[in-house]
Amino acid sequence: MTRRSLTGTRSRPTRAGDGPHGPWAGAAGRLRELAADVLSGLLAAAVALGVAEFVAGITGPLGSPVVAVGGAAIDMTPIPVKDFAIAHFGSHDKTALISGILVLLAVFAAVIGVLARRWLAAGLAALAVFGALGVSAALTRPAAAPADVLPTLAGVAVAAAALVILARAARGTGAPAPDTGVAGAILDGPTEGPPDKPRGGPLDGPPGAAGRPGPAPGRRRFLLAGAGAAVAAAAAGGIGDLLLRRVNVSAARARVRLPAAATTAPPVSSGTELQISGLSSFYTPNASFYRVDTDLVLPQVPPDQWTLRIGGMVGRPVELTFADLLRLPLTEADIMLVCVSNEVGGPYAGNARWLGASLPALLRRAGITRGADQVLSTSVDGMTISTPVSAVMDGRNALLAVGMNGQPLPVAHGFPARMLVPGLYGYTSATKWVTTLEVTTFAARRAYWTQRGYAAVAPIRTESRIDVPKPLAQVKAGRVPVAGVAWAPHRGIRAVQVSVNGGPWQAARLASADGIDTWRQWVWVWDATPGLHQLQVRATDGTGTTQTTRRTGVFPSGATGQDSVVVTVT
Ligand SMILES: Nc1nc2c(c(=O)[nH]1)N[C@H]1C(S)=C(S)[C@@H](COP(=O)(O)O)O[C@H]1N2
Ligand SMILES: [Mo]
Repeated sequence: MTRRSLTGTRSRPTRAGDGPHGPWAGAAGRLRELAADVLSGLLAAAVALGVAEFVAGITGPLGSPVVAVGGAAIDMTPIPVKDFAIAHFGSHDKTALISGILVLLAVFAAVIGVLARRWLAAGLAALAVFGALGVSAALTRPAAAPADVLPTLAGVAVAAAALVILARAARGTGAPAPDTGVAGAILDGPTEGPPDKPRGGPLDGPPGAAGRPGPAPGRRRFLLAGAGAAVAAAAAGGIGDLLLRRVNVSAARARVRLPAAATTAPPVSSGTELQISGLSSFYTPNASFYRVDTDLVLPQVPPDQWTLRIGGMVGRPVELTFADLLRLPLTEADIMLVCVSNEVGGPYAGNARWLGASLPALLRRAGITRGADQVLSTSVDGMTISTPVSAVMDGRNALLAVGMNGQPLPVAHGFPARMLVPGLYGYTSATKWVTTLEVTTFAARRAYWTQRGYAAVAPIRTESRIDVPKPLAQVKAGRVPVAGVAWAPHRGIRAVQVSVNGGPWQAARLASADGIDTWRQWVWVWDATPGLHQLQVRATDGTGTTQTTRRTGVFPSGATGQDSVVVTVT
């Protein structure tokens, strides 16, 4: 058979208005042909994802190419982009990332589809590049197993077959394929006529003619192949989803019975909760507690397989099972958690009652070697978090927590066990799904976010937030409660003040304090007069330091500045 030259890709005019070539001739025909090519690419991609999902259902969710590529993207995302994503998409940043990946994938799939019918070898090569991307992403994930390359490999192999079948079916529609390349030539096989002649086959009727009703036979063959690909993709993906649902620890979590605390938290006075509508509750319910982590798929850690190892610069390495952990004397404590990515006035802060084993007691059992100044904790997801030894050991309620607001830890918040150290931003203290504690030095080891430029030691900044009225709210003139929360974990809040339109600072009323590791509600009753007004808030912490007006971004050690809202009074 003849091997057409590359330039043949440009010899398309032979086909312009070429009625004899059948159903897709003319300008509308070329458009349809393009649509068929794009559809071929999209279907091949769908088949790839469906088959990959199916195989991931067997080998585990981390091998799913979208998850692996997404995870790699998260790790490689420059800090400003990540901060933008957290600030603008919030907890939807992962949905935004996945959507972005799928859109990019769709665009490339369309290009591959267009390429494949003209030059199959190039289309297949582009597909291989995609496979290589997926495989290397899967291999470089910190928690990856070798089997995590299988979903991508299987997906790409099946997509290649789909692409060949669809490209052939599309060519069979009668539209000429100017160049199918070597692979195309081989795949054409000696028994088939040149692609630019209508082919005889079981599915082909006579060549389509103008005025003939119903889809032309070539087109029918393409539509059949396409529908087959779509069904295969959906079926494989659906079964994969079902298989993946087995990887779930919610039943094991429901069976956990938390023991009573050996050290209970002091009773909380009724004055801790101001009961103002719109004000953040003193305890943040688990279901609405903010979530920040790098995981596209939540780690599912069966408690009976979980262990904690304490090693590194210690006298006696310690290993602990979940049952061992529950037998330790547990402490109950109210501690708030804040993310360094929280903008002034932002939502990434919450307060809960935790139950956990004493972290300093565990470290004392292991015996910290002189000179060690860092506890580097590692999670099953590969996250590393470094915490100063001094903060863990100075007597604050540093916990290896198992309970949150009276429940076993929710899976999203670190089930079965996580670290908590009051007063430090989450990325330096709050390791979820924690499995190892390595006692080391700051000189020797750097943790995940520190490698990306964030501060190695990061105390939570003193902050205050206006919860009500909401920004741009309309309120009635008269007595309007202005209320919110203020925090300076492990230093405590001494005062909160409000200013209207830049006027004098007025003292807000503080709710009762529940220790120094939680936030504190505050309220100031405003005698509001009609017009547009700006309300601003600032807090003074237990050391006497007042929030600065100077605005800085969240990188590298947390935002500074004061929260304000503009409201209309009518
Ligand atoms: N394993 C793991 N632990 C983690 C993280 C993570 O990405 N992976 N993120 C940290 C960050 S940045 C914060 S702010 C807190 C958030 O805890 P939460 O999701 O329970 O609110 O978890 C910390 N612990
Ligand atoms: Mo964070």
